[in-house]
Amino acid sequence: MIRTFDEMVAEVKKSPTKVVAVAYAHDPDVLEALQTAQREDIARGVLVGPKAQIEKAAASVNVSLAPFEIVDVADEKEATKAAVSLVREGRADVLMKGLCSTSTILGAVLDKQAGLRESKLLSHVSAFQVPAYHKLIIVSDVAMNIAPTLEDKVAITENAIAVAHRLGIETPKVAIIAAVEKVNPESMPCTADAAILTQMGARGQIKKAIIDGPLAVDNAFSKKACEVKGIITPVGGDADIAITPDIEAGNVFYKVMGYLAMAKTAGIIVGARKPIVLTSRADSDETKFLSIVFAMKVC
Ligand code: COD
Repeated sequence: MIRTFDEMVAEVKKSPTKVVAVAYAHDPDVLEALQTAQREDIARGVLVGPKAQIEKAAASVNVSLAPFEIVDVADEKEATKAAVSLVREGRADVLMKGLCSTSTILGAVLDKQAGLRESKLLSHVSAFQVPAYHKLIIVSDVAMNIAPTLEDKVAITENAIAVAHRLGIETPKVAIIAAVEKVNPESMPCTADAAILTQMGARGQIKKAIIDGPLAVDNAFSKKACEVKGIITPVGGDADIAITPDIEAGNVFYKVMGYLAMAKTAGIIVGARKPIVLTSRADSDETKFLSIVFAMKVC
């Protein structure tokens, strides 16, 4: 079982090098992250975008373009479509967002004819490493599904469980997050969804995981908090996965972990034909590199 990003990097290095297609690639941070991935023998990059601007961006951060393939496409939408096609045709294993907007890349990925959709819901899965916790924390969905229905939450949970399995966590413990532990369908409907997801786990409708909720964040990650509150839970204090009630809660969690808890962070979209690295422009090089590694591990 992978407990840290160092272990994840070590595992990925044992596998054959994979190809990342970058959409609208003239992003200095992305180029730096890819250079690190290339040096570590983790990934090979195909850079799709305006060649002159890719060269300028690379020069600005001292990245040599010699090991990269460049596909010269000037327009943002066309470059994004071309990067998606590389993945669709099996010429790349992972898609990565460069300087194109989130809506451009998600639109191209969701395109029914030319995109990367399969029958499943696509969802964003992040992973965090903090000194305060004894293993990686997987959280979903902090960036794609805005206000998931119960049905969406089932798919989000299943996608996150599949990611945990890829990290070697045989039976992940899943906390369905809310603000409280008591089911309160009228005032806090997400607590009712949490209770249903828990029951679906108990009855084997959602498989290969132990699910419990509603749990507040303190109970999900602290045994002491569970003891103090008298909560008997097979997940509390040892959660591998936290499912947030909506994008607002998830995104706040993501940003607090990165900016205030100084977590090491990675984020990808899963549920498509191949994983998609979708970091935000403000994310660090390290986050971009670890997100590439995370994508490699799950693909
Ligand atoms: N998985 C699979 N198919 C999907 C998904 C999904 N998660 N979301 C939409 N679709 C399909 C729908 O079934 C439909 O066929 C088509 O895509 C269009 O659906 P819409 O009209 O609901 O989709 P959009 O284009 O309005 O929105 C989809 C987005 C993913 C762009 C939207 O949900 C979004 O903006 N999410 C938040 C992205 C964001 O801002 N993240 C940044 C936070 S840092």
